[in-house]
Amino acid sequence: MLTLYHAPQSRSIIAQWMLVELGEPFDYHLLDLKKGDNRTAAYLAINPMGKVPTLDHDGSVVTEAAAICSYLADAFPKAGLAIPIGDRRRGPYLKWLFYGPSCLEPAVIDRMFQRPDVAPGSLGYGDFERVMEMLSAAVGRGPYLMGDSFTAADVVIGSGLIWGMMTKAVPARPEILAYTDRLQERPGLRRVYEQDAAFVKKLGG
Ligand SMILES: N[C@@H](CCC(=O)N[C@@H](CS)C(=O)NCC(=O)O)C(=O)O
Repeated sequence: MLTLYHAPQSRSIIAQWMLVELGEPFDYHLLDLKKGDNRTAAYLAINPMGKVPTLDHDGSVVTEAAAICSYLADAFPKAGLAIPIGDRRRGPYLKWLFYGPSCLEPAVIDRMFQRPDVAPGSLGYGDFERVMEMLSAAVGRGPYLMGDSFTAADVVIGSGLIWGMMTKAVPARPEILAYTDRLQERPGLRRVYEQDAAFVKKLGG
């Protein structure tokens, strides 16, 4: 039994997209962040950060969007969304899963809030331009980060790039644009957008 504690138009879309691509049945537990559903004692008991997403898999709770993607890919190997242990591509695959929350997201957030690029040697992501260079080169090889295989790493990095482009923080470099367009053509992501639009309506816009 898989339950996603979810709020539309949030980072929870990363876990939602992963679940849809996985193809396993799952339930939503919808949270209205504006009403503080994420600050109730019951929710804080499973996610003390009071953040979405949270995944409950048969009583095992996983938080942090990239960890949820990694967990699901390994827990349901038949979906082919993980590079398995023992495969020499496992290293680069894990690198991308971690690169999302440790480099791409902080770089985009700093750019969005116009924080100056200071002390690149101390910032985990170095500097914004280098992150973009690295990602352009990686996604430019395409079609996906791991070549022909779409994996959880694409859910994590792709979500970060799509969101970064929406905010205009991420420049529309041709390689990044081609990659995010490719991802947005996937039926799974289209379904996620439709579902989220319905959730926004349900929660009253
Ligand atoms: N590091 C977390 C971040 C999750 C996060 O920041 N979620 C935001 C929505 S985008 C949230 O729950 N905000 C509600 C709040 O902090 O009150 C992850 O990657 O899952």
